[in-house]
Amino acid sequence: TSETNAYDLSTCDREPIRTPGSIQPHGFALTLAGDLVVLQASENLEQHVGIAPTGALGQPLARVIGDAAATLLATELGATRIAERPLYLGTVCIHNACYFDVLAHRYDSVLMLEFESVERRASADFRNLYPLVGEFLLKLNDTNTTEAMSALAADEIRAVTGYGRVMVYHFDHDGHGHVIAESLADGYHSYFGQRFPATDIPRQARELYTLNRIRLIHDANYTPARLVPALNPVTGAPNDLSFAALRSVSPVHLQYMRNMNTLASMSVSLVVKGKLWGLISCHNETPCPVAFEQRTACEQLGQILALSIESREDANELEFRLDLRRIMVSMLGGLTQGANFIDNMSSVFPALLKFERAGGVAIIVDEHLLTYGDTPPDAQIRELVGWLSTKAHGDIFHTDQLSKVYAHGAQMTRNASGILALPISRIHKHYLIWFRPEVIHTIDWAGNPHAKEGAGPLGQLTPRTSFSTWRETIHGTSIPWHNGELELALEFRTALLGIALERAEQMAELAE
Ligand code: BLA
Repeated sequence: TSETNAYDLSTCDREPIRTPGSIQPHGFALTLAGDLVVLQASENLEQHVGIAPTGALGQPLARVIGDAAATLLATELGATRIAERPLYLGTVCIHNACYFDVLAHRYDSVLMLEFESVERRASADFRNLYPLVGEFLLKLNDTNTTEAMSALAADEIRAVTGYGRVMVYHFDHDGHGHVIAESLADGYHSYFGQRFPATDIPRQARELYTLNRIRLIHDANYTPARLVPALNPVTGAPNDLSFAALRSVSPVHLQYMRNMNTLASMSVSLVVKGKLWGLISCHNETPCPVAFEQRTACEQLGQILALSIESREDANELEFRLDLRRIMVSMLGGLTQGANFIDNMSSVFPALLKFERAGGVAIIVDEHLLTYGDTPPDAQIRELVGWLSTKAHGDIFHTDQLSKVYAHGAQMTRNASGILALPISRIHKHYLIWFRPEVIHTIDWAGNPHAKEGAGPLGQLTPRTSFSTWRETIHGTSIPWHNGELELALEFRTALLGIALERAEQMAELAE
């Protein structure tokens, strides 16, 4: 039932993903005080450097990772301003054996050092980043749709990471995701064109991903390594790992990944106008490391893609509104001529339809009702007007699913699934109503989003186990009303009222 659903989803929303208390074990972490004395260590310290975490607490950094590594890091720390985003300090060799990329960030009252185990025995090399980003920019210049730009980014990120599947995933108004571009290695099946329900990525995760633009899950089968002690000694609360690169992720999500047969995943946030527009989501069937330098490249590609999408959307929006304005201006030119308002309006009927991408339009002035194009029968329109005048209180009203809000809507879905009603008098029940026909469409979901597969151990909704295409057919909706269309409709009304006022004054003058 929808009740259990609401309960389940709110438990997803409450997963404390910023304060998991642990990290992913492909590296270790230390928190330090200003004097580089260790405050906390991850419990896997011993596996990585042979010292138990309790043995490290209260010790200077050099005692834990050796003099050479500690000196290098201390020098870098002295020369760099460390803020909440992890910065690369260098690659250190600990106990002449293992190499680690060291990331530093200062957050939640402590300095956190993260040591990511790496294969290479040298420093990270960021030099290839610039040609890569430069080439990407050049190629972007030759594309002109969001989909084409996204496809380029997907290819590029797959080349950088070596992952098997890279998808660009766009959120719609309801938060559902749509795969709009994809790059695949041999043997990986496609999710292109599929929808994923909003609940796959809960609210707090979206919030975090707007702040922290990249995350990596190295191996979905990992055993988390807890921080010791569990509470941040400075704040007395669990550490806020929002910006930590090794942050352990939600166990529910790890199950989701295993169900999807992807053991490694990386996702890069696409933030457009300050909002999470989508993600670049990367999968690999087997565990797969992506070192900091590659992640940085991916983060930059993601930022460039987001900026390009932003400017493309701005340009499209502008063009769309400009077109509407042209139609509106030409209509108003015609409306100022004749004497009778209704006659005047009927002379611009075709333009009115185009103006609001409608199938039909009706004008209601007192007892007069005039329709054009594909509209419901007059009696139904009059009934609708009665309802509107109680419901919309003289404001503009729009819906793309009338049957959902209006009891008699179901009988008029064919030509009036969508309506936009514009009151055109301040005193009387005068309306202009545009009607949009039903557009039956199908959604290919990656797995049935309505399937209940039982509660998990914590009573939460468990991730679905099948991602094979599940087709849903949507009835009773029209294409949605665009903000520009609503705003221009209001402008049109203002102009109409202006014309009416002028007309009334002229009449008064004539009468004198
Ligand atoms: C996180 N869910 C995520 C993330 C993605 C998805 C990309 C971000 C972490 C990452 O980079 O892997 C979902 N992954 C997808 C989708 C695609 C993909 C949609 O590749 C499609 C292409 N998830 C559930 C349910 C719950 C849930 C039912 O399915 C809740 C009970 C939770 N998902 C969940 C949580 C996170 C998450 C809590 C945050 C993980 C974290 O960052 O700690």
